[in-house]
Amino acid sequence: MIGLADTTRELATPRARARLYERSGLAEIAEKVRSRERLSREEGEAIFRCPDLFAVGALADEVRVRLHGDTAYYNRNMHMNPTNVCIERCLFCGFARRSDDEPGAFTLSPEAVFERVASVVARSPGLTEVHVVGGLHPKKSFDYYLDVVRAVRRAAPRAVVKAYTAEEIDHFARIASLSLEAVLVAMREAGVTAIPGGGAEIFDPVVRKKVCAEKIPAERWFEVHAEAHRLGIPSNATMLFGHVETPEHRVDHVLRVREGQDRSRGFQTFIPLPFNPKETFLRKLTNGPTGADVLRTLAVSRLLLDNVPHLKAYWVMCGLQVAQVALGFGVDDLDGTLVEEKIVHMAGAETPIGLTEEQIVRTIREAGRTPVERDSFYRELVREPREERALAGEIA
Ligand code: V47
Repeated sequence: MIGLADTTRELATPRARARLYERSGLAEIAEKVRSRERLSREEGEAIFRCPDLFAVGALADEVRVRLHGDTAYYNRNMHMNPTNVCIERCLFCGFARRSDDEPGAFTLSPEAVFERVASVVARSPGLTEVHVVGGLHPKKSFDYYLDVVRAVRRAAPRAVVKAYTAEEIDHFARIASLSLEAVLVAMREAGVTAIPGGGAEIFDPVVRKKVCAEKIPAERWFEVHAEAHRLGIPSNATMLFGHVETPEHRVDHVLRVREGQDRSRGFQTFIPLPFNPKETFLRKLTNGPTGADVLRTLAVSRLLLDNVPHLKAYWVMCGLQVAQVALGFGVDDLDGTLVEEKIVHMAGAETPIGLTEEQIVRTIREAGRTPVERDSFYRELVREPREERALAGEIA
């Protein structure tokens, strides 16, 4: 079988690559990428305009292979959304409800969170991460959100709790009248050891005002992450694209992440999230990005972000097929098994709500890459055959 990796190797002959980049107007940029020089804003914008998507992908793949070889990471994780009741109204969101009385609203007690996570752990004992994120509930205190984390810890003591976006952390600081440092220390004491990348959306203030006017500005989003990094808590950064923003806004967003990483050095992964408009206020304005646009945006991100080690194609939002092909466009991580996802499924996503490990492994193998199970900090997990069988319930 010829996989993406073979094509990369074939293109590894200097003449074949030189011809490809020359023909597509990428020769100078390719030279800079090869000599590890930082690309400029104008170059990022030029790559967006390049007519040859596959040349862009091949160049991003060079960087990916340099950083990670043929490895493609995945993890065994689940998402836990304690509530979708939220004081904010973001136009791209199909998940939030104004109050607990609205149809589709839910708010779980910490006990219910415990039950739900414990039932997933019973089915998937090898789970290594619980990603917790929800709405800004008008009546719940910071203590409620800490109790949710404690409940997750009790139900899944061996898993990492990756919890709460910068938006939520800023909200906690305001409702509890605490500094960011005090909020983060309390979260860490409750059991949080990593922070997800949500709430970034698009940093440009004009677009931000259009699609999520109530959200914290970019500066505050980075302040929250920098404080977490200072305390030794790593995090991720996302970008929601394919709504009302332009390619220039995307480049600007990625460059802000690059600058943020220069300052605080704690971002592990960048995750461009293709917008799904179906059940949202923006559905009449856009159909969301096409597969080609998703691949190009991932590739440009890999080329511009020279200081963030990992690039994730979150299969739930990209679609598994596009995420698979993205493994040849700069991506080295597909996220995980998930079990149950709500944010994008309530917005109308038609991807499955979870995958088995076999499905992810097969997806990676058929792209010609090498699947590696990772923990939340990108350490490779090697499971002993006996542990595997125990996890599968075959031995005690
Ligand atoms: O911030 C909301 C996005 C994000 C829609 O850190 C939507 O490992 C598409 O941040 N269509 C939350 N996207 C999810 C998130 C995330 C996901 C996976 C892994 C990690 C990580 C973080 O979801 C929100 C927003 O940008 N979102 N609505 C929608 N209709």
